[in-house]
Amino acid sequence: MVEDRREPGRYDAEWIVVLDDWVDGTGRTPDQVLASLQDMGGHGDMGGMSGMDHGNMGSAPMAGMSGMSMGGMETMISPLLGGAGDIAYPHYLINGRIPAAPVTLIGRPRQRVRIRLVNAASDTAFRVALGGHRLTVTHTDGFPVAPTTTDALVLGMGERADVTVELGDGVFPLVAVAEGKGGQGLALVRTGVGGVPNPSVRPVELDRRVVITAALKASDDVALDSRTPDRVHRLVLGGSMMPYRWTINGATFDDLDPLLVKQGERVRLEFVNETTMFHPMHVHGHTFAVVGSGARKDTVIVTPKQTVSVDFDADNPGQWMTHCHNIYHAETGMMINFAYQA
Ligand SMILES: [Cu+2]
Repeated sequence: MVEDRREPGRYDAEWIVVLDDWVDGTGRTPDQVLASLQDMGGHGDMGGMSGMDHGNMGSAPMAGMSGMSMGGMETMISPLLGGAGDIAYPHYLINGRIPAAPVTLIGRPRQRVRIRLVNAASDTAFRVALGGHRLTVTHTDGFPVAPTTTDALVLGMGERADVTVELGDGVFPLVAVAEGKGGQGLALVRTGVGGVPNPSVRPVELDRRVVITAALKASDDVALDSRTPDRVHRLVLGGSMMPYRWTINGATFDDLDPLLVKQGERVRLEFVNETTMFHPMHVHGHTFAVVGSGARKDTVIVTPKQTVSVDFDADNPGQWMTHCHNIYHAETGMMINFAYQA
């Protein structure tokens, strides 16, 4: 384990909790799922719906795939995120296990545990809560924030958060609901005797205070100093389900010129979401500060019809990707290179 020497020992144990949506092993691969999305949009069999914006089309899940539905956006709406994904998965996992056969995390009553949450999913944001407990968020994407106590938090694809929790006595469900989709992942936290919760258990904490990590305040020692941007790049996020195609500034990756920056510049990216679904936007090679909260991150949720601006210092020369962390969106075009000029 790598320990940060500045990190005070405020917890007794650490658990890594990986959230995922899962299709492999159900008779289909992610590539086949993508092909189905593209196929749906390619045949024009929805009569006149081609090119309509995401979320403006019919609500019936299509595709006729066993155990999976796609494109039923109006059945995949989150009050927090808007359009929450393109695919209703057959399984949502915590540490590789389905809710009927969950991982058990063993602790002791009153122990302070750090839980490192990672959303490794392709198309699913998760709302996470631990039944009977409140969580204190201490870091997002590896950077400290002003500690914030909450009942639940939402992580988009690619986002990470560290939370600390003081454990109660018994058996508790750690639940990750697929935001806007209905299914969930489950792990058990056991510190004593108690019955095992039902796989579909819904802790009340899920519907109390819910934090989105972009709103967290950076802790003072990692705050980006205040500076006027030397360069602003505006990235308008667009796309459609039919054809299945996701864009930045109206074009897909192959047709986009790199965004230029110069070493030493303070760069601002403005993510302008013109679609009806959320996009977790990810920047490689740099850690940005979310304008407003100051949270230091590399992946930020941009909800529908919202603009999120992020600032970073161009201090890592090279060629770097910026993309939506919905992997189906990235794969079909919502990705751009940024490049250092000489
Ligand atoms: Cu996206």
